[in-house]
Amino acid sequence: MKHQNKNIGIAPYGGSAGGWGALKAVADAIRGQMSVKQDVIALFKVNQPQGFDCPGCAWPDPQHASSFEFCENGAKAVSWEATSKRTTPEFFAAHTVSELWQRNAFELEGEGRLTHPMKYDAATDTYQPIEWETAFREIGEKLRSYDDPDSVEFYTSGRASNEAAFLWQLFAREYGTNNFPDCSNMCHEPTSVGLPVSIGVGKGTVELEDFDHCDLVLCIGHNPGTNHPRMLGTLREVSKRGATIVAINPLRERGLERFTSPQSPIEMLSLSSTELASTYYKVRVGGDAAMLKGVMKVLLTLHDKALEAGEAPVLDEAFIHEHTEGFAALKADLEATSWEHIFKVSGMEYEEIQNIARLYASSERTIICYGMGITQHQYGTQNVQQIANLLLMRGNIGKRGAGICPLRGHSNVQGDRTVGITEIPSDTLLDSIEKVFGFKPPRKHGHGAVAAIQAIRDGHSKALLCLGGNLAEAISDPQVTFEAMRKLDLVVHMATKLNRSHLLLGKHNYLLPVLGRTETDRQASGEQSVTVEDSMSMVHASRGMLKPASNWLKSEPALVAGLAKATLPNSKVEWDKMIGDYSFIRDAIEAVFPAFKNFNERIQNPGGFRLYNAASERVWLTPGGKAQFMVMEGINEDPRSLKCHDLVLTTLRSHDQYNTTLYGLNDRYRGVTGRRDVLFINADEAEKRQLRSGDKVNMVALDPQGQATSRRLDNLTLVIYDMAPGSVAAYYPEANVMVPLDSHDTQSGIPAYKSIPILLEPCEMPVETSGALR
Ligand SMILES: Nc1nc2c(c(=O)[nH]1)N[C@H]1C(S)=C(S)[C@@H](COP(=O)(O)OP(=O)(O)OC[C@H]3O[C@@H](n4cnc5c(=O)[nH]c(N)nc54)[C@H](O)[C@@H]3O)O[C@H]1N2
Ligand SMILES: Nc1nc2c(c(=O)[nH]1)N[C@H]1C(S)=C(S)[C@@H](COP(=O)(O)OP(=O)(O)OC[C@H]3O[C@@H](n4cnc5c(=O)[nH]c(N)nc54)[C@H](O)[C@@H]3O)O[C@H]1N2
Ligand SMILES: [Mo]
Repeated sequence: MKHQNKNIGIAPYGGSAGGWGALKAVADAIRGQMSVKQDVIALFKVNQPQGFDCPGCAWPDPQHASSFEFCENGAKAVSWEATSKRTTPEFFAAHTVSELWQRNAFELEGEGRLTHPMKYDAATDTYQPIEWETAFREIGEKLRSYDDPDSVEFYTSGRASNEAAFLWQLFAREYGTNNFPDCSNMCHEPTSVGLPVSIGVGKGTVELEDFDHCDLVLCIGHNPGTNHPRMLGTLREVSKRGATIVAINPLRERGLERFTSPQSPIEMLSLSSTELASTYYKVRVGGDAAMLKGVMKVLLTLHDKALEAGEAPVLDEAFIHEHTEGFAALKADLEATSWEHIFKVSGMEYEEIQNIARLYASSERTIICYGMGITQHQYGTQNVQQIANLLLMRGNIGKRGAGICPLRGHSNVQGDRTVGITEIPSDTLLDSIEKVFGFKPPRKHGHGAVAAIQAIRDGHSKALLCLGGNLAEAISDPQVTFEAMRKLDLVVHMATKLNRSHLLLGKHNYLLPVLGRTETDRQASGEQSVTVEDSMSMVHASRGMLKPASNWLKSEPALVAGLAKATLPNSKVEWDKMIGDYSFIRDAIEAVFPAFKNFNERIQNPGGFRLYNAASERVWLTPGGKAQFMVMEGINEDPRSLKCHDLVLTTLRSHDQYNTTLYGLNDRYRGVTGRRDVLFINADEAEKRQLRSGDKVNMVALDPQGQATSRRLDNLTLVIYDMAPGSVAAYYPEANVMVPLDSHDTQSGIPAYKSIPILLEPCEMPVETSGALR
């Protein structure tokens, strides 16, 4: 990477999360990207009742917010979008695509906002401007020319609003396919697939207010200091109230330990901070199911002991009896799981597991939060279900101050699912679309993200249309994915900024610029709002107020409608009417999804409204009408990791990135400055291999038999880090070369980005003492 500063700093970070460091980072980001006048307006209105929803993350806003909720990474996301830099037709004319390919992600997006619709011209190897109408007509003609609608893939990024996503799925389904690869397939798909079976809804059950009532919060596999910074404010309140926070994560993450609130003048001035997680447990990468089964096993013992001693039961027997099924099978499974196996896979000791169980047993109201550390595994779906099991054992679902809290990624990834972006639509959804719009949507299930890439690779899919995102770089296995993309006949990207996916050219390529969420969206009836749904099922309006980056931008809904009209001349959908006034889109959403009753009216409410969540009410929408304890066979996260006797790699976000977008090269809380080519490892593992901080290593991925493969990442600099044994960590997306396309959860299809058995080279340690299985 040519942007590396060789005088890098790798030094432990001593401060708390948030605080002055956060403010300085924001100031730097803004100075670099925005004009002063705009930044004040923009930041002040983020997550305000009348403003736009922050594109940073899906953590909800307090209902009573009187001043804007300030967060470093939200501010970065906004300034990145509201930049004054532009990627113009002149820029494209001056740089061939081959030349741009040589640039890194930071440099590509750093050119600023896309301004004009562009089409690739092979003769000059450049993108050239094209009129919108011409682009629509040509794309429409192409799409009509394919015999099989299932040879087209419609990708959705979780940034898309409900309105854009609803029109997108309508267009694709009227065209004739359920091929909806979407960023949720790489993110919380195990939640969407696992929880409906367990508790009847594929979403979290808590509301923000529940954090005011809980006694215990378990944070498993997520890094809020970086990825959901506004959550730190909530955790700070939880901690100040005297409730307990326990973090379970292979890496010690500063954001889970201590936080200085930029909203608190006292903490800012006194340089003090609030302790967050009182206890921190380092689980081995991929060891969560083992840890969870261990905790449940201790719980059974505590329960028996309590009964013997005539004390209050530890399990909520009444709840289990009245509301659940499958407890006996779970119990049998836990009893059959050996402690030895649990220690091996979790990397944790009995006392640690027992401590978690004791805290849990003594808490009346527990919330479990989790993120990508749980989902992005070969057994991601089962991991999620083990969390649900643990909560159900003590009746912690559908109770004030308790519940399951998946931390969603993109600010509207949950909403996109709600309004129909799914490759596995239910009959109810399809019947409803048919009834409301009068066309027959296809019944055959479509492709998720991995399946879409496989279909493209195998020549079954010919066209890829991406509503946002950087699919090629975000998905696993760039070696396979990049080659596959180059076989496409038609590639259409709708984006705000240039990224690598746009440079992977098929035969016909279009790059179409869209309005960002911060910008004014004016249509026939005037300025429009869109809506989003946060991690806690709250739906609210978002209205941009900045001047659009160029006069040629289209809103995502308008762009989708333009494509649909050009592709489907006999469409049954009134596209113009809906684009003229987005409240008609919301009427249509309400007509298809009854949960959106009085949609337009309810978003007038500043905080919006909460979608009905059956599990929160202890109504179980499962086939048996009860919550279901789910048995996971074994605990072995990945058969390879047991055979290989070496290390398991997890891939992470740095503090200076938004997915594949790089804002900078620092990872402040982990003490890394100016570079990303690092590998985090714990001191013992390094010592065993006679390696020291700063040493260079090569990393080689192992196959299911534990044999070295050709997948490798060379020349990484070791960073000794306080983390679990048997585990190493590197940054995403650089480390995606290590993840084979077919390494994914069998149930949800999510790539196993966070459990990649590897070995280090040169590694002269004899296999039996390598210590990977401690
Ligand atoms: N600033 C910023 N905000 C973001 C994003 C961003 O890139 N930048 N991305 C957005 C999106 S789309 C998403 S999905 C979320 C992601 O938010 P997170 O879920 O926080 O994402 P990650 O950084 O991938 O990893 C989370 C944590 O999982 C831990 N972990 C890794 N492997 C394991 C494991 O095997 N077990 C356990 N228990 N933990 C493990 C890591 O140490 C890390 O602390 O954030 C959203 N918000
Ligand atoms: N190894 C590894 N791989 C991972 C992960 C991991 O933890 N480890 N995480 C996975 C996860 S959780 C996710 S969600 C994916 C996401 O990964 P990405 O696809 O990278 O995520 P995005 O942030 O959606 O995409 C960034 C692009 O979106 C475009 N964009 C930004 N704003 C807008 C907008 O308002 N409209 C439109 N149309 N475009 C816009 C810009 O052009 C920008 O280049 O990566 C996944 N890949
Ligand atoms: Mo995500």
